[in-house]
Amino acid sequence: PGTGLGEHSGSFGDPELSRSSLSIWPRGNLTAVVLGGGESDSRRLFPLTQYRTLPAVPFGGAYRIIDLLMSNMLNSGINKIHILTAFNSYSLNRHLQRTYDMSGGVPYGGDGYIEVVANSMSPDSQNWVTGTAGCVRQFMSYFDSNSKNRFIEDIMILPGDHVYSADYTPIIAYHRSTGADLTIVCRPVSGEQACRLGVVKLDAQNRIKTFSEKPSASELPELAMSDDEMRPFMMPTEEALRQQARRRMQTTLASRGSGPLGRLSAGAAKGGARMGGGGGGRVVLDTMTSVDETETRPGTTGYVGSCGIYIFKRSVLSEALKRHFKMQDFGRQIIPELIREGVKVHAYRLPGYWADVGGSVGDFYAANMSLLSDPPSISFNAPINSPFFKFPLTIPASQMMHSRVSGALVSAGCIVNRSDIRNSVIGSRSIIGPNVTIEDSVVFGASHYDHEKPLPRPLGPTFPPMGIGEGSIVRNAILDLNVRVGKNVQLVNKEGVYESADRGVQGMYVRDGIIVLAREAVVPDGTIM
Ligand code: ADQ
Repeated sequence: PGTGLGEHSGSFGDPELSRSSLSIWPRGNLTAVVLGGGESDSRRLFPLTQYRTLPAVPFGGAYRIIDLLMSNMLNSGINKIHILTAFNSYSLNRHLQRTYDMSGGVPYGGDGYIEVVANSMSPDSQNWVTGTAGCVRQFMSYFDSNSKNRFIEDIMILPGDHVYSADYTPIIAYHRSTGADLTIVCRPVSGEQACRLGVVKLDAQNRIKTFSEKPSASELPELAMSDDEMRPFMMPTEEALRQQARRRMQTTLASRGSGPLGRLSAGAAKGGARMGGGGGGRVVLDTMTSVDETETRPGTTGYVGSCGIYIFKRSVLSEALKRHFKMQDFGRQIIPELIREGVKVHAYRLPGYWADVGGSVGDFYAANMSLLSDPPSISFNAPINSPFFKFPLTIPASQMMHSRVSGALVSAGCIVNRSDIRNSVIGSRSIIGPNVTIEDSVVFGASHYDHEKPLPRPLGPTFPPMGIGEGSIVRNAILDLNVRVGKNVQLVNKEGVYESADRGVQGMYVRDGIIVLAREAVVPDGTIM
């Protein structure tokens, strides 16, 4: 059976906890649909996604990427979660089964559940390979046909390949207070980032006027927004909600033919100036993506990029997917079409750190490195009432013997002997040393110790034990699970290769200038790369 929601949360069979949990699931009439991985990420993130879909890839030493999203949803009181899978879903399925209570019911306030839904053809969708909208269409066909779902008012769609920590409560509140048919979670982004995202243009009420999926550089000038145009979007959420309320009051008063409209507008303007760093000051956007931190100055222009997180009114989504039954993608097809049709689409600004790690190995690496900055991009030391959930391991504390470790995240169960670890993320059960140097690297660790599952020694010059052997140097690398790096190996990208196929040793690649060892790779003694 499932182990509850990870080790921070105690036992979910506990009746006291179950009773109290009834009050923490306020989103009973909203269903979350997680896009669990399409075919394209498995190519972009190869070899990390050779055997698993991207949300199941380890992240931050102790987690899988999906754990961050699961934690965001559960901590925001979302208790109905569907995870749509299409490719390589075995590992994701297994991780979810072992980490979360998939039996549903009591632990999730009675009517809640977590379900993995595999891609399957349906009467409304006869395609096997689908895009983002295509897989949601297949899901909706099943969802709409089930009468137990008739109370659901909103469907929240979330890509499973993003890393960030967020409370969805204000986003849902904003969506409901604006009466939008669709709310798209967005962020201010640089021009370079804009070309990799859906880009929106907004009016003063943060209603989306246009949506362009991954525009080319020549299309960007059309999509730029000035500081003044950007101001309402940059307003803190609470202020935006207050303004919405004021606006509604204005409309009501205006329709009654009375009311101090001037005074109310002045109040709104004051709020706007406050967020802008004192009106004339520098506007520093609190955004940071996998690429960099974005700043704009007065007089310059910026872009608003979509995070691919959508809250739809359920009826609007169902009807749109039926009406546009040939369209397979939200960003390229459905959303621009809905805006053209006049559907009410609003933008909500997601503050803090956010990274889409599905673009490339480089993005994934950068997101891991950002955890090591001071302060870290995401702090896993979350309060006890909103923890990051993970698979509860029963392994001991890490042993550090005569070693130097600085700027590193080191998980449980590691043995580090006479070694030097700098600026690196080290996953569970990593066996390192002696005299190993690891720098600017991400080491996933191992799923078991060698002695737990001894392998017959294959014929060959060397078959190193699991981990990183004596005298080796690892720099700017990602080492997937269960790799065997022999003695005196140098993984340092000596020739400065940017991209390579398999480098002679089975499972050794270079992607975006980063050495990547595939899962179970074996690197013989003395290999230099
Ligand atoms: P992309 O991330 O490029 O842009 P895409 O990779 O097609 O969009 O898919 C988004 C997510 O859906 C990914 O996690 C992908 O794995 C998943 N997915 C795709 N097809 C799937 C399927 N059949 N089954 C399950 N999951 C599937 C999107 C938007 C942009 C937005 C960026 C933000 O289109 O507008 O700016 O996300 O990152």
